[in-house]
Amino acid sequence: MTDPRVTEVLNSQHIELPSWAFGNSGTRFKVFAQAGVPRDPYEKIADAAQVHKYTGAAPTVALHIPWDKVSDYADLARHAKDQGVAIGTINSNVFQDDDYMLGSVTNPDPRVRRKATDHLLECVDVMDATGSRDLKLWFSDGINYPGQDDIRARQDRLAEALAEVYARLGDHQRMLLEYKLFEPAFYATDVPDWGTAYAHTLALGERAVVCVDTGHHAPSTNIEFIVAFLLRANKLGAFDFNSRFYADDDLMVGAADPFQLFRILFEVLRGGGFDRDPGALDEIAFMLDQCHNIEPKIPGQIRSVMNVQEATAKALLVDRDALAAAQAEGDVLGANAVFMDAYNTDVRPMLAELRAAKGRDPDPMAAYKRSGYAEQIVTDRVGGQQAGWGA
Ligand code: PSV
Ligand code: MN
Ligand code: MN
Repeated sequence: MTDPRVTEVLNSQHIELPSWAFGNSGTRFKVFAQAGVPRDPYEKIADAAQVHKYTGAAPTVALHIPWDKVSDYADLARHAKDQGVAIGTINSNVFQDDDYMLGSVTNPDPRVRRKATDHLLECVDVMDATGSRDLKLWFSDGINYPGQDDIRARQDRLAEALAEVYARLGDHQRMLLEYKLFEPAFYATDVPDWGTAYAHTLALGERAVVCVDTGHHAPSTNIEFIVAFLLRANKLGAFDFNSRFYADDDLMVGAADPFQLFRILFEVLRGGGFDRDPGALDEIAFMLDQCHNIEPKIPGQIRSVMNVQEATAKALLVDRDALAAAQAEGDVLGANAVFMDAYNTDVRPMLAELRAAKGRDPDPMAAYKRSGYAEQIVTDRVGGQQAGWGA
């Protein structure tokens, strides 16, 4: 008999989908176009709604501005509602204009900094129209060569821009500051790690929090330690889930190292991260930040949601009393065994049962495949420009 607390957390877990997962994507070498991909933000939301339909766990979709630019965001929000989902986080884009070659908010040229900050402010306008709580900031800013620019001055410029945007947020809105070790800057990135993001968000105020993108760390980094630290400091706001084998590749979460995902989610549990109210300012947003370059996109998202659910279920199965007792006794192997017992449990039957209890198909991948939606969009979506990464 499953512990009711396990059921409750799994039934209420929300995983946000990125609109850009549904468009064509690729590497700098080649974007492989797939038939039937969305031609506009409305169709991306329709595809995201399919993921929610079969998993019941993905009720929001993150937008990326201007990739998802529309003339009427309130209308887009209504469309999402009609499809059974809602618009979530607004992601800014200050990395795709020629102006940003030497940086956006840290650029030495005040004109470019102004342009970048204005874009971030415009993203808050979009949030007002869509009712979004979170603004996610990722900066590609950095330098490629020693001496190229003043590392410290760039921190000053960053702090100035962040403060201006933070001041523009409503009381119910948050800023998520994401860090990334490297790429596209190859010598020094302006927000390279959690410590930098933490320090900036601390200076800004309590509605500025850190977004941990699981793909943005050096190999062997202990991400669960970062999660534990940030949660303890009330500064963990969100995850961008994905997998990487080498550098950041936005592969499906849980694909490279499901054990790491389990360890991360155990720290979320340990830190009370599953106890927050949906929509509250202290909620941890579980988002996917992925691109499906060679696999079909909707099934790729369904699989990813299921991977997060499976890792969460395993984290919830850790016998915390037994773990605490073993830890208190200094029983190293006993404590580790409690952990591994949970990780080694096959939780798939339990999750299938929970889906069935909610009237859903126990096998979301098979149910989507049977639905014929994939064939339908190939037939329907002809002509028109495909939207998304590399479009
Ligand atoms: C670039 O690395 C990136 O993948 C960041 O993780 C952002 O969250 C995402 O793009 C969308 O801007
Ligand atoms: Mn990310
Ligand atoms: Mn990334």
